[in-house]
Amino acid sequence: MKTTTHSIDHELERAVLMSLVTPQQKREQSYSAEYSLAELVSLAETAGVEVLTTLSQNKEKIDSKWFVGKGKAAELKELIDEYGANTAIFDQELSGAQVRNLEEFLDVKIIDRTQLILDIFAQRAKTREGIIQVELAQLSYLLPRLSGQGKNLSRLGGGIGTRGPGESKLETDRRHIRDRIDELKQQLFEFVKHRNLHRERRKKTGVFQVAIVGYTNAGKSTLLRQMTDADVYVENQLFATLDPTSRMLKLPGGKEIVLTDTVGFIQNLPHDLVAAFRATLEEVCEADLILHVVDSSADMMETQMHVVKQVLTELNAHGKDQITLFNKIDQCTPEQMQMLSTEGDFLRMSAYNEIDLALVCELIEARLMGDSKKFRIPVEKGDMISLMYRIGEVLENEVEGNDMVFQVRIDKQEYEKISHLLTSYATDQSLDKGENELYV
Ligand SMILES: Nc1nc2c(ncn2[C@@H]2O[C@H](COP(=O)(O)OP(=O)(O)OP(=O)(O)O)[C@@H](O)[C@H]2O)c(=O)[nH]1
Ligand SMILES: [Mg+2]
Repeated sequence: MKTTTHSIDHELERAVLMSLVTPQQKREQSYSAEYSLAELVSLAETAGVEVLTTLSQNKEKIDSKWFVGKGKAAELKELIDEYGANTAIFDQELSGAQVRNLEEFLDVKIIDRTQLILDIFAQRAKTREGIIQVELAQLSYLLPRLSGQGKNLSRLGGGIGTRGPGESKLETDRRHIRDRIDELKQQLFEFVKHRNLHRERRKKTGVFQVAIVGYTNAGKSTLLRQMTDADVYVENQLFATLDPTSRMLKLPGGKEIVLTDTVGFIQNLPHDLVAAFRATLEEVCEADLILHVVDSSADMMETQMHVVKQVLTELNAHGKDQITLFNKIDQCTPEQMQMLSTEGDFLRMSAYNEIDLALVCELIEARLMGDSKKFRIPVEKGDMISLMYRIGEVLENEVEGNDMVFQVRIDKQEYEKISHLLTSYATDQSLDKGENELYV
């Protein structure tokens, strides 16, 4: 059975957008209601909706029946009539009962932020896995709201052959949806198995995995495309990318890595969506290094960075090695440039600047391959000399008297593994020559 939820009719939607601000939200959220509403406008436009006007309300707490206050609902109704709207879109998630009450009172289609995002994802999903993930997220969203769907229930299918004796329509719909969710989860599981196998194989070959993450529209796909000539979709719109794309990239030292572009994040990313996309996002969890691409020219740049950190935490990937790429500096104001953080590894760049792209490669290489260290080895120690070629990348080697001196790029783990071999021959002379120079 194929079940669809409330889908947006892209030709006809003419909407008034509504946001509610409570003191609790102000405390818990790092972004302002204005920003959130402005983003809702972009989301609605991305979904193909014509946005007529917006309305917001400050209220002590959410109204369980109407979501907004009764008076505000009446004001909304006036606006809807005035503009001839056929849809109201709410910036927060609504309960089933609130949808039903608002739908009855306003007599227009009611959509909430989560549904809007799910709808955009549904439009974008191209691969089999993407389509399954979106349907799973939609049904998980719908299931607890079924009782509130009122007249919309008819959209869920059912009919002859679907009803059990004495069973209500609602129960049949619930059962269908649960069955379908199980079926989708099983199908996703097969994809995950396949992906895990693939990843294990890549791990065995010792190829490093680097994941590109960031807020939607930050320039992730542009970066992948510019660095690898990958034919990925780049567009100035929200959620241009849904399915992860991986490409091999050769670093300056010759080492090959796999670079993966992922779905963009957004504030209040629906929980069902994160859950459904967990398998795809595992690429991020399994990566050796994360490149966090930031749109430095975005008004809410810091908020966007914060949201990305939150999602990474939700995915349990926040402790991973990271490089922050402050992208789009070509369109930054001097004030915006000053705002950029200088914490940790970072680069100010433009994905369209060749020199910056080379710097990104160098940064990745330095992070993955570690620092270069100097080793001084007496020429008769042939086994140690051959070890130099196994532990990392030999950048230089020359003979000095009775020693061979190697400059080797080596990562931390490898260095720790061989550290017990290193200091036994160290002399005062080696320490004089700098702390990286060690006798073996
Ligand atoms: N000026 C400027 N524009 C950029 C830069 N990098 C990316 N863009 C533009 O930013 C827009 C979004 O780029 P994408 O690469 O699609 O962004 P994304 O992060 O993959 O976005 P989603 O897939 O939607 O999450 C496009 O119009 C790009 O051309 C940059 O360094 N400078
Ligand atoms: Mg993209």
